[in-house]
Amino acid sequence: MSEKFEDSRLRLAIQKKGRLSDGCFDLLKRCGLTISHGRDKLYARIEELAIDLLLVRDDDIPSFVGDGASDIGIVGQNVFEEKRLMGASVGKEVLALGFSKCKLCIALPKSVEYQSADQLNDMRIATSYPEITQNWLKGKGVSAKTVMMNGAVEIAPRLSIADAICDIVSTGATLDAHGLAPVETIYKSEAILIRADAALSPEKQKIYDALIKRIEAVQASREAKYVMMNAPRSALDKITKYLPGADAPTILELTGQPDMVAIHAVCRESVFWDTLEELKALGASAVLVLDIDKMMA
Ligand code: PRT
Ligand code: ZN
Repeated sequence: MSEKFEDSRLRLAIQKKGRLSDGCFDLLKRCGLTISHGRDKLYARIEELAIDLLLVRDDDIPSFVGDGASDIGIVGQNVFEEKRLMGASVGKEVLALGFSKCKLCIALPKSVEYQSADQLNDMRIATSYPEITQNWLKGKGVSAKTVMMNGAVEIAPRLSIADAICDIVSTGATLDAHGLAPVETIYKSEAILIRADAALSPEKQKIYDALIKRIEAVQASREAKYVMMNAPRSALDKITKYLPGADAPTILELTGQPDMVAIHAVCRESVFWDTLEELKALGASAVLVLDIDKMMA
């Protein structure tokens, strides 16, 4: 496989198939990057920037980056943190990417009434994340045994392998279906971009900088909205203060309506319904909120 890679091309390791891969492919697409090979191969090429993709299991990504087999990678913070606490060489976190969000929770059978972490003393906790779990327990002054399981952690209490579990929770449906309830959130995770500790060659650094710029532009545009409205000139100050994360809105005259203006603004924070209702209450009309596809400072 190695002979297919060129040293001058930046290597990016991403999950081949799973809960991170759709987010990764979507991010690359939004960055204007197209992938030359099908997803079934171990590696693929990006056309627009000199980047080779390594399509691997998520668990291998931190060590690939740490050992320099890949220059950068996208992985869940949970996996990165677990490997880091294990003492593995994992590179460093560069950017949080805002997808594949989940929580690592301690869960107990629903029948157990939970009051505080002291109750976990001497329990056996089944988990795929013993390091993060023990780290949290230590911080709480709790002494409990972790039982390592690579999957199907939620069945451990019913099999009497453990008294509690510590597992990834997204909607909570899996816990619920197994008669378990989350009692503590010990870690919050999302997909992150990681890079090797060692400096990149100047050639690769240029490609890396271009990629980061594109990712940041995509992220900036994700929450940002272009907001347009008509408003009474007298309410201008109040309205511009109310626009979330907007700097220097554009104010336009409205022909034949001297008391009214049109306001156009880029709002960098989420625009919620209550914001629109508030704007309306301040006299705004014809309020339009548009998605922004790309945004570069
Ligand atoms: O094959 P490979 O090793 O690459 O993948 P994997 O099976 O190890 O991982 P995968 O694809 O399941 O998850 C990859 C990453 O996605 C995780 O490391 C997390 O960072 C993130 N992620 C986000 C999740 C979830 N959401 C998630 N819901 N990872 C796992 N789950 C599982 C969880 O383990 C539990 O079984 O989904 C179940 C709970 O979901 P809910 O919605 O019922 O709460
Ligand atoms: Zn995995």
